[in-house]
Amino acid sequence: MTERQTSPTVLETADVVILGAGPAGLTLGNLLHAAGVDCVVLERADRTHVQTRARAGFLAANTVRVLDRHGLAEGLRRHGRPHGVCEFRTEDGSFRLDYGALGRREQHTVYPQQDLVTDLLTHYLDAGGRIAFETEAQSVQEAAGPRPTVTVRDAEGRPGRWSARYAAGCDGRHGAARRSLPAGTRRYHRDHGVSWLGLLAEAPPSMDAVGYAMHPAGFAGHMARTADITRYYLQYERGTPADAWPEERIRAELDLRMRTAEHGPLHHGRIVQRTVIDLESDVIEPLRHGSLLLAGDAASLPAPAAAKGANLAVLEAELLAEALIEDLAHGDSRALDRYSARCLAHIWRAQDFAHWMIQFLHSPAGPDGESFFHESMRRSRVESLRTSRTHQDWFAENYVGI
Ligand code: RFL
Repeated sequence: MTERQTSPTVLETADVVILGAGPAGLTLGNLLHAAGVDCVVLERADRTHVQTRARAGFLAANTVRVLDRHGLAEGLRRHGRPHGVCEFRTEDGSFRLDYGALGRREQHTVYPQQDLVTDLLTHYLDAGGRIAFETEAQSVQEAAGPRPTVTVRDAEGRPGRWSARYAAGCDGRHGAARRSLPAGTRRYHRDHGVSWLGLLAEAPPSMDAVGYAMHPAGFAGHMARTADITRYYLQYERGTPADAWPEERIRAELDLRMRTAEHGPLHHGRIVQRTVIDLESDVIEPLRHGSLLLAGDAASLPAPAAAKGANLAVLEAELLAEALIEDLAHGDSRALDRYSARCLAHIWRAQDFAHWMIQFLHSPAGPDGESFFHESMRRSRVESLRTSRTHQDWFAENYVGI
């Protein structure tokens, strides 16, 4: 084990200080460290928490290519499973899309995010990378100048400071990097007005497809995670606490909305995680403010309806690593100057598709004319996806693509 303890109580230095040990920060840390760049990762949580936080599971083909390119895909190559089919269940019947054979003919790899994070962390530490757990970044100061300072607090509340050439904000949507952006930074935010109850169940997958069910009672989703774990989603009234529904109610809602009477039973299993997810999107623009650069959820949050967040995080981390290496190793800052625009092109594409998915899967409740309009549009979209090969190719390209 080469994990080093760093004390935040004194001024420490690194060329790149990375805030956050999620997919973005750890991919970036691995790439920079492999290129000989002096970097450190500062992580608020402890190692166990980081390695056990269950979130994403569907990795895009490009994510696998990036991780492969840098020798970081061994675990997902060994344990991840290819996935390429969706099943849609609606009031007008059901249909399946073999999306892996449509569009660019790419598949997802199903591999739990916590396993990916564990692989990235283990690789980084084994290579001698520096990380400080239980070290919360408070702010990034003097980002407009040549050496930003990251102020931190350790688990006992002791303050410290890191001086760097660059600070990489990979600390998510509520992290210190976003809080340190200058006044006037553009933040595009959209609340889609829909919430989900996200569930992890100790149950084998019940279908060989991602299941999307549109029902008058609300949306329900089924996604495989491992041979023994399934993620379910239920559309949920905004503001309802995660523990409001007893397990019997959850089972009944899943059965109703997934139409098990028609399509066969679900494996319910014991529910081991419940999270309320308000479907929101936001984007920071630009992603660079002097020597502070954002990546992953810190840069943009695509609503999880399209499973893009972890995939964007890995893509952006690679682009940022390349740009920082060009600058620090070769004195060429042109890639850093282009970093924000390059990422934003991918981000807005992902945002557009996530927005389309939200409209496709839900329709606003209520008897007014507007909801009739949205509901009719939703049904028309479903019918178009069911019958149009062109629409199916478009869906496949955007669903797996990044
Ligand atoms: P992360 O993973 O949130 O990691 C940020 C890290 O920063 C730490 N941190 C701080 N550290 C130091 N100082 C501070 N002040 C700090 N503040 C925070 C945190 O402890 C954490 O360790 O961000 P990153 O790296 O940008 O990665 C983003 C992804 O985690 C996220 O986009 C995905 O999980 C979204 N997502 C999915 N994405 C996909 O690509 N495919 C999926 O199938 C998928 N499914 C999902 C998802 C997100 C979900 N939730 C819970 C919103 C399913 C769900 C239910």
